Amino acid sequence: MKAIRGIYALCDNSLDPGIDHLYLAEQLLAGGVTILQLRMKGEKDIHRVRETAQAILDLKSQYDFCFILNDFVKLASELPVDGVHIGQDDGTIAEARKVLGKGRLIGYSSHSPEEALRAQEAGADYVALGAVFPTATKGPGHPVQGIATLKKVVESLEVPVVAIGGIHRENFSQVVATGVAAVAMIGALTLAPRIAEEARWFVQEFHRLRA
Ligand code: TZP
Ligand code: MG
Repeated sequence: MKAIRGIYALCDNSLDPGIDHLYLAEQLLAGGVTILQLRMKGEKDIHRVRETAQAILDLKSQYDFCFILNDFVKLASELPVDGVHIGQDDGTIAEARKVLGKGRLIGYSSHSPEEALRAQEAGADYVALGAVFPTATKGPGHPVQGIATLKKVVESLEVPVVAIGGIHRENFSQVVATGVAAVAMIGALTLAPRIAEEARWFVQEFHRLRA
């Protein structure tokens, strides 16, 4: 399994519901992304989530990537996904660990340094902190952390920290400079006219900035 390092692409079509999740996954992987999260927010039909996750898992015959399922902890335990990503509305990390066992990753979405630390203490394998910048994806009321807070969290946690929220080409280098393990994006990738090429730009830029 690929480590939580580099570009963490969210396979999420909420900004453009016309895009198919599997198509998104294929484009993102073709662009060299090595961490993919399937995020089907609000999907009521669990069979659709299962089928989509399974179809993405089949891409492992072509690509080496870490595959994380958002929200659906029980379904994650039934599929050979690499881990699950949860937040404050999804039950506790301890509950998820009971369902999933030790061998798989549990990622947690945090919205403050305190919450990030609590998630690490509760056993999260990586912690996302967001939104780093204002983001249309989460709406105007979503708390914004800023670069200085992100850096503080990166320095104080032992587990990998994933930056998320409002990250795009223009602010990417500032985010990478904080020392984050990975950079998560939705809009910057899924709204790009050529998704695979855009993903490739971020993958290469991450390596260049860290070289
Ligand atoms: N969690 C915090 S901000 C965010 C999530 C899921 C949305 C990220 O989307 P974008 O389009 O990259 O700002
Ligand atoms: Mg959730």
